[in-house]
Amino acid sequence: MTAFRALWDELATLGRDRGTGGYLRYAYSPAERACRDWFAAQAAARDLPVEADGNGNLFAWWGDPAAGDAVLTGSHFDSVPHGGAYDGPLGIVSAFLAVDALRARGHRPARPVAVAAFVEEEGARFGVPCLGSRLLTGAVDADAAGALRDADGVSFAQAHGGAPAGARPDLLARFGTAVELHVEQGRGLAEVGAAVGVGTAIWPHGRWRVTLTGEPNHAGTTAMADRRDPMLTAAFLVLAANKQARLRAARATVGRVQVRPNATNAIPERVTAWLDARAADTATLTALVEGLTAQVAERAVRDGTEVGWAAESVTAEVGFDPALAARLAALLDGAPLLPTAAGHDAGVLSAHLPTAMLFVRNHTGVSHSPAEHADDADCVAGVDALASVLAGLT
Ligand code: HGY
Ligand code: MN
Ligand code: MN
Ligand code: MN
Repeated sequence: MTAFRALWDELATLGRDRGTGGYLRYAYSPAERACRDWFAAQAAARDLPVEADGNGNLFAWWGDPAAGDAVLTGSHFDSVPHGGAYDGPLGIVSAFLAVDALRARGHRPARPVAVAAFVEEEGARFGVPCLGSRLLTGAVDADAAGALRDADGVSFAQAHGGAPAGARPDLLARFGTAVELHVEQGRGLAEVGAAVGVGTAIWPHGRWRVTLTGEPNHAGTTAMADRRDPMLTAAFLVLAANKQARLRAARATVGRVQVRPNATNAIPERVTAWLDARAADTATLTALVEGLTAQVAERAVRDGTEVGWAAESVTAEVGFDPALAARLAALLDGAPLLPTAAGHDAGVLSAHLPTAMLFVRNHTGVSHSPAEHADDADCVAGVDALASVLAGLT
């Protein structure tokens, strides 16, 4: 059994639904806390002191945490509901194994390395993606995080067991470079036949909360012409978003739909839905959302409903440090360069320090699903690549 498979099998059972194989690791849920305990045990087994930043992020230090110019490498444990095994955890397992490999070679890093686990990267519990790294960098402040509630009304502070600490410039200042290894969420590497690739950019993307309000009424006694049904406008939103995205070679998804009251025989009063929209460039993304907003407003007039839009966590295009990406590609004997349409903590960090991503081949490209998979051989190639990169950077 490879060192990868042994470590992977330990972590992969945490938060997995035995029936479906899907993962449910909401930030601070028992399953994600079990992953944190696993992280602490792995760090302790390697004599790596663990630092918590007061926002839920963890850092296991190889070297002097106070030395500065450290290399941060890691990812996240949390998942979307019914998510896959690799999205997030692969970056953390690979980071521990890359440190093991460098130690086994007798590598003595000239600067510290920190294995990181960021909290609430998916935003699946509190709605804001990369919440942990956004808090660390100050992109989201403590008050905003403190106001967040999950679907059951539980606050971030209640879940975390303490109010968010807000930005930590003192901690961020101790890092000089960041490298996040992540399973590829797409088939780019499968198409070029490479096990590992280097990230060039993250597509601009964002989430918009759409609130549709109508008139609650009886499903049987209300004539069709007399209805003001927000579900009708919501159905239009779904179809129009799909059409706009196809027309623009972009991506649009309507999810997390909340209907109130959610009854069979009652026309709802309100439908709240989230639009996840992404495009290869900011102009296309803006045009998509503006076009859709106008179309839904027009439809709402016909349906007699009101529409509210609120932009949440819009992320501008991230272009990773080209010199660093080229350096990594060279360290990896010309590994292919590729963009991603998925958001990552690395995208948040890249606004503050030279940041790179490594991607590991996923033959189906499927992600945010139990079908997400990377072959062991490719995961081992990813660990080797991360070790080579860390050796080159330290
Ligand atoms: O949603 C995303 O883009 C990422 O997987 N968090
Ligand atoms: Mn991820
Ligand atoms: Mn994800
Ligand atoms: Mn990520």
